[in-house]
Amino acid sequence: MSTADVAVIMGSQSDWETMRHAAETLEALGISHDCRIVSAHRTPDRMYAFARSARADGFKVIIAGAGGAAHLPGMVAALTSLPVFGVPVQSKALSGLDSLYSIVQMPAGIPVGTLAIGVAGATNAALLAAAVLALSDPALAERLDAWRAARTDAVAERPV
Ligand code: RP5
Repeated sequence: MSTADVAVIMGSQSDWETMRHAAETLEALGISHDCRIVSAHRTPDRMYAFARSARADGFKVIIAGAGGAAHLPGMVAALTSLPVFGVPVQSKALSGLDSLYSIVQMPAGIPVGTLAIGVAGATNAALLAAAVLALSDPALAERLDAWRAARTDAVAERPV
């Protein structure tokens, strides 16, 4: 049993440099999360066990990042009905287009909410997770509004 609302999973240690932005955004919003390396092709048994028990373990949203032949978000989505947000990690060979295409084109019936390639996607996955959780958490909704207002306030009227 986990005490975290959001699972942040990734296919490799090398994905952490991207996925830590999801974790940091969740942290900034005061959302409990648990970060794990779960590879669809290197640790398939770990992936299966994680996804099958994710709901019973108390997770409400899963953020899954992977690069290259990025089957992790789709495979996890096939194994749980929790919302899954996929983050295409920027790959060296194809700059993340391979990751994006691997994640975004799920056949009808098994959804993965696919974000932008890289850091923007990881950050926005956390914000989407926050928006989902805020539907039933008024205090979090206020924190999310404040987070967004701070970004608005940070935009100068004119360039310097
Ligand atoms: C994928 O292969 C991972 O998600 C990672 O983005 C990519 C490369 O993994 P490493 O070779 O760096 O472990 O499974």
